[in-house]
Amino acid sequence: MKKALITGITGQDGSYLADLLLEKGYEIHGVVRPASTSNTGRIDHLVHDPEIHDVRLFLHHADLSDSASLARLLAHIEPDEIYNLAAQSHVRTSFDIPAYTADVTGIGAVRLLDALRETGLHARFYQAGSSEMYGKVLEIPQRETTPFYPRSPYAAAKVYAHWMAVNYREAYSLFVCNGILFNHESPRRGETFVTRKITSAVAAIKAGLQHKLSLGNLDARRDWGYAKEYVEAMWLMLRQEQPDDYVVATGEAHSVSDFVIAAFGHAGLDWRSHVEIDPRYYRPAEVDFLIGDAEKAKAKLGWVPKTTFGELVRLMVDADVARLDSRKE
Ligand code: NAP
Ligand code: F7E
Repeated sequence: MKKALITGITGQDGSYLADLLLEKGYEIHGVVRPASTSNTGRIDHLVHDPEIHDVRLFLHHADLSDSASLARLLAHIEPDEIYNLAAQSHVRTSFDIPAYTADVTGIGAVRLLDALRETGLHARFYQAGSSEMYGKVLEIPQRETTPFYPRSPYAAAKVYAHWMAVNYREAYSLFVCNGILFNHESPRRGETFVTRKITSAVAAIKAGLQHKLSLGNLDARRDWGYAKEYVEAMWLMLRQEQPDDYVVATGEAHSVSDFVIAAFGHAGLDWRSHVEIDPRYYRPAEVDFLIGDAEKAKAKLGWVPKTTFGELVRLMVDADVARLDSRKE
């Protein structure tokens, strides 16, 4: 049975990756930050399954800001694959806590890479890179060869982690892959990211629990895909003969206002009666337009996105409406 270590298992992607790897027969070891209250909501379906928890899924306390905890974990588990998904991942928040973001999102990746090097294990390593690294884009669409131009402390930290991952691959011959993933969303997306903020508000407005939704820049355009499909690309990268870097994207861009119109429309609501602009949600430096070219992932990994933008919006609205309905019962 293959063993995988997942940092960030309590996040959106970590939870979908855990589902996928369990389906594929892996033993999973998840890194959970010690916290005063439980933060395992997205993996509770696994934690509460007696055939899975402590049988094929094991949770360990560690933190990307603490090298010793990571080194101990690797030596103890001896994983075959490591997926580094943990990060302070919120772009707007990274402007408020830039040094913390650099420490966790940037240096955190190096701490894990270095723990791998020190233990001498031959584990394959996935580093969660981001389209935010392209920032003020130098080419449209963005591909693996497009130069980076980060526009936030988050993006700068990810660029550092990306190049350190390349460096550890070249300097120490480690099997390290960088995924450069464009925005991917789902009903498990954190509620402070714009898509989920919109769909959870639509559900609350429909239920009469909320009237207004305050947003920032409605003109920003993103290449939005479905998270459940994106974690498959991570796994496929570690199946290749040689380690490499891949863009994962849909190749289609939509504005935040397109998302708003589709989400309110799906619930039979008129968005103009509910959405207001609050400059508090503007960013000191914005990323206006991202669109990816995932041809390499298609050619080498056989990965293609399946869920369309319209389907993604609908499945997220439906999930939030169902969540509120189930609370009423
Ligand atoms: P997410 O939902 O924000 O999850 C982040 C995870 O990192 C959580 O499990 C969080 O734990 C954990 N974490 C934060 N700080 C940590 C620390 N100091 N030590 C250990 N764990 C820590 O993010 P996501 O959307 O799943 O994204 C997964 C990864 O892909 C992230 O690295 C993100 O930056 C990157 N990425 C995301 C996207 C996207 O569109 N979703 C696109 C490109 C790249 P808690 O639960 O305790 O907070
Ligand atoms: O913002 C605009 C905002 O926070 C998208 C992270 O997963 O994807 C994510 O980063 C756009 C921006 O995602 C609000 O200004 C308008 O232009 O949902 P977001 P993000 O910044 O693209 C990348 C790929 C990652 O790697 C990150 O980890 O929406 N926007 N009004 C708003 N954004 C938020 N959050 N809230 C608003 O009210």
